[in-house]
Amino acid sequence: MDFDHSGTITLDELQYALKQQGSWLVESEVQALLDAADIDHDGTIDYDEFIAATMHFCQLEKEEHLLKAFHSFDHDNNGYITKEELEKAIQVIGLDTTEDGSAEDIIKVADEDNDGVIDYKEFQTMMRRTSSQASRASKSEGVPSPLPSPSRTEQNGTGFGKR
Ligand SMILES: [Ca+2]
Ligand SMILES: [Ca+2]
Ligand SMILES: [Ca+2]
Repeated sequence: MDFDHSGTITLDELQYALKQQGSWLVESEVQALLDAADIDHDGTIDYDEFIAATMHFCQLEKEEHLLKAFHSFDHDNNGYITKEELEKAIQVIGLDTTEDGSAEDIIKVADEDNDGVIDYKEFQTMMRRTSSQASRASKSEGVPSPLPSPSRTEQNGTGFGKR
């Protein structure tokens, strides 16, 4: 993003880079982004500031994707994903349930308060777990994997103590 290799990113460079990524923020928004990232207020973003800002920005994008994904599962928009809705989604995605687990398995893993449906909070937790697994396996980069492999969750400390 640092096109003149000055070691810092200026407003122009940031604006250009964002456009390259298909992000069409208006100048005032880019300025706000720069201000937010420019921790030492020298008007440019240096490497450390850039890393911090990028991570923050990715987090926001992820939240947005997550919400969109949740809504695409939640057909009747009541804020919960039921087993029926999940089954429908699995069909649409064309997921192999023998390998990735059935809707029932997925709900069992994701349903932390055991009310039989997945609310947004549970969905978030489930996706976080999935994406950290996916990034470790480093396949399907950039494509948010909509469903986890619940039977092979190796991490602990997620509230599921059973083995
Ligand atoms: Ca700075
Ligand atoms: Ca629903
Ligand atoms: Ca639940």
